[in-house]
Amino acid sequence: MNLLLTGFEPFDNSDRNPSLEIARELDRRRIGDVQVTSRILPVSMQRIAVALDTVLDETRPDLVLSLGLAGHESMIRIERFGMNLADFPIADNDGARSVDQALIPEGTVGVATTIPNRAIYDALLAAGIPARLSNTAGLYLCNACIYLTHAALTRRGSPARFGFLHLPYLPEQVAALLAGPRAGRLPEQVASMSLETMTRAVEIAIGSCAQSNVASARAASRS
Ligand code: PCA
Repeated sequence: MNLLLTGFEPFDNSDRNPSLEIARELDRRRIGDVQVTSRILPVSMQRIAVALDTVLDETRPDLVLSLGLAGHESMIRIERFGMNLADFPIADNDGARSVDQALIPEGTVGVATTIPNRAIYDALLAAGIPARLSNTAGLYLCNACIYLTHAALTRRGSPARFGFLHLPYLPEQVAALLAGPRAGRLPEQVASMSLETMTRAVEIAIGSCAQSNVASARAASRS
């Protein structure tokens, strides 16, 4: 089973993004029956759709798991939906800020992610990693990634399941924020999670995705 794991480049004046670091760490790793291939996506409205098309054509995955940073999040956040809307709270890495813009003008309002979100949630909690199911991925590039991945898979007639995990800041990112010029504008409490714990969470999520893919393949071959 081939799994495409995507992370995002750093954005918003940070020089790190845990999603990029985890994707790189797990690239070419075999996790059970799953062969992981990682790619990094641009934090760019103009470039993300082409980047997704390219990585899907290069890797032809059976499963797609995408990762992104959700600063100020305290847990692993399992995204259930992507909306057909870009309404950016901040500019992207090209300096562009989409406002009330449909990702695909004639597209449906929203799409649901298809990896086993509940099983991932249960597995993370069982491993002692805090997680939550989320009904909105925001309206920035991570949401665009979900919506556009669905569209790109559909265009290819690919049955690959896809999903998205949002990650908290790394502890070092919070320390850098506290040491930086924006410290005074931070909330009193800002959560973070170690790279090690988040990497473990992604490995667990990959294991859950693989299990459910195998189970549905078995069910299909019985019917
Ligand atoms: N997080 C942003 C985009 C890139 C990333 O890692 C988001 O939550 O939309």
